[in-house]
Amino acid sequence: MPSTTDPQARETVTIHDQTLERGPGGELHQTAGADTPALTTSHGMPVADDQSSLKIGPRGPTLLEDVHLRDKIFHFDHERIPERVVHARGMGAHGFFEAYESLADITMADPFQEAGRRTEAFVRFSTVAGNKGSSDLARDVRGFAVKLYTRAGNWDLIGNNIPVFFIQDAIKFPDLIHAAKQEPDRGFPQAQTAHDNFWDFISLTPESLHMIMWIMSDRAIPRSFRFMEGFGVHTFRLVNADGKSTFVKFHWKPKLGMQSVVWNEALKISGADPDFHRRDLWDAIQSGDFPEWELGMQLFDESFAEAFDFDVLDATKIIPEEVVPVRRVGRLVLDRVVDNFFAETEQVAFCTQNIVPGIDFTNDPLLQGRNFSYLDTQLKRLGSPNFTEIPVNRPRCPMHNFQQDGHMRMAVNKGRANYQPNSWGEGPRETPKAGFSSLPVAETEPTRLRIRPESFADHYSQARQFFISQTPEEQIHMASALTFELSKVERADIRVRMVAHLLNVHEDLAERVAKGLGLKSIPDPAPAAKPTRMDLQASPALSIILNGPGSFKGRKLGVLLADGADAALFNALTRAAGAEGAMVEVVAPEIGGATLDDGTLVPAKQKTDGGPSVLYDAVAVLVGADMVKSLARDPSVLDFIGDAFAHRKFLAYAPAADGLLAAAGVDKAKRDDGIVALSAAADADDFIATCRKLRFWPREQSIKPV
Ligand code: HDD
Repeated sequence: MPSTTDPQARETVTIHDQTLERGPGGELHQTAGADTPALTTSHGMPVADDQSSLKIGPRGPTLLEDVHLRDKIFHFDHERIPERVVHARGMGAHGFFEAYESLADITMADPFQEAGRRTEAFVRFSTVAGNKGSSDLARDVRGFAVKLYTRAGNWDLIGNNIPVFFIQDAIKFPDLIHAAKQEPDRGFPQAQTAHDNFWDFISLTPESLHMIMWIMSDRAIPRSFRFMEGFGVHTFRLVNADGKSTFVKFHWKPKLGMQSVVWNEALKISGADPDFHRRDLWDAIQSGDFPEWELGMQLFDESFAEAFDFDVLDATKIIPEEVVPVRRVGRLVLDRVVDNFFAETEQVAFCTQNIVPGIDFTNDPLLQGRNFSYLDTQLKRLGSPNFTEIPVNRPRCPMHNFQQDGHMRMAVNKGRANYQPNSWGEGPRETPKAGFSSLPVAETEPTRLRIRPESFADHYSQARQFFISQTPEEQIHMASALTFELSKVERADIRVRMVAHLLNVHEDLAERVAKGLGLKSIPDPAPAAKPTRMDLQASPALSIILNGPGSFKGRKLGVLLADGADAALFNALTRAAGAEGAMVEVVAPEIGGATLDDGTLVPAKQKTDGGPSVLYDAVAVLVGADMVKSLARDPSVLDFIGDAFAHRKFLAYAPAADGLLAAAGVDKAKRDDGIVALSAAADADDFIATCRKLRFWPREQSIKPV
């Protein structure tokens, strides 16, 4: 051992492939070399030793004089910033938007001026209620916030994966979020709405009933961000160079189609991989399988707005796609992960008020309130009005104004004039023609009032329309979701109040939930603000199952592999999945892998107790006959198979695994058409083709909803 009083005394040690230096206390040092830069303090001073603090003697007190220690701990102490008050948990990525056609006749907005024009983009997906460290698979709305760095400034389209909202007026937002988040006295439950406060508020806020249908549907448990739609929610305006305005509702349509998980799966994914959605987006982009969405627009004019059954300023209503078709005008591609999560995903600041010439707001009272909230919240979160200078927020087009100073100012303004008009011939000037000017809109009712319009009063017609637009399986999921959530509500009167509202939506749904809750009698329907509910036609566009992928592309096959597995079957499966554009992940009893019957060692991505079948869209079980007995004693293997069956997944198995399936409860009598025996390598293609359907839904009828 080197001397204990000479800090420079070190000996060289090699640990496998790493050569380091060991100091007197056994601590390991890495010294800068030709390829690695010198470690410095934040002020740039090179650091000689980053392993020990400055002391009086080897065992003496630490000195305040240690500037490196103080610099390091000072910075660490201030690493956290306030998390977003909502949408705290999220995942961002870079990409671009590309226009399919010129929309210059409809809007001056820069991204739409010519076919093929590309605009740089940053997107952040999120959950709403949970804190930053909560699970991705919470039953919740997903945020879908898009920043387009246009040549005329940043345009932020901050939407959700659901086209309506809980409330009609921004003044109710703090109440909604207080009620949804953890209860204030106890600090739980986290990232879920299954508690008294949320349902108390909802049962006293009938305008939320349409949104409730959406969040109690499979939309609230998406398979991944890549498989969900996005919506701008509000009615916006597009304005062309002649000042003509057209109303628009924005949609994002996933190229891969829509897909969700089932609730029991969501619960288990939350335990197995709370970062499931983050990881999915990261892995897809890193592997070159870039997620894509098409931007859709529903365009309509004043006369349509006048004639439509609902108020287009009411964010609790949709315009069905069957009524105003969605015109697909371009595509959004995410092709680059962030370099640094904090610098980009955490510091990105979306603001609804960031629009560009060619786009304008409407009087939607929810949107008007948002236009204050987003700017205000960024100041709190990022600490300075100069948050616009953070690289992820900085416009890519030239930016000049006379704003100055403030915390963390980065720009070094030059010149004497910091105001205008000025006589110095310095600084930026107005651009009356190309610049943004609000559309002159004549207000029809100039009386100042604090009031909710009567045209917002129908709370149930579209809620019913959503319910009847779902397939029977999806309707079962909705009834189960409502039953689950309300079963967590302690106060019986809140449960009854909710059933009273559901009666106004759809009797069948209300009865299923009442039965699920064990209600002894059906209550009277809640008194409706607008007593006559319209029996609107079903809108097939609202169902996920009816708009599924039609391909196994972008999805994942989990192969449970053990020693002695049939190499020909394994190779055929991986080839067929690859040809379809799907991923294959091997799960084996040991992470080192499994040896096939031809002697090939296949490394595993997951060990069986770390890779449950909930992480996969479909599964295959390929094991050698000799392994069946020991695997049948492993609960994680039995769960892998049993859960795949319960979650209505397609499951393929090699004949040798027959007994293992039976041990997991999937005996011969239960093997429906979704359970495929791979008797020859040629069956692999058929199996992958079968997986194009989302799940084997007929199983829904034979086993209890999950
Ligand atoms: Fe909001 C964040 C979406 C209503 C106030 N909102 C936020 C994010 C999304 C949405 C996706 C996360 C942005 C990001 O990734 O950084 N919000 C919506 C949608 C709404 C909506 C689609 C209704 C149509 N929001 C809404 C209202 C208010 C807010 C009515 C306030 C009156 N929202 C905020 C906020 C947040 C936010 C407090 C928190 C963090 C942030 O803004 O940047 O300002």
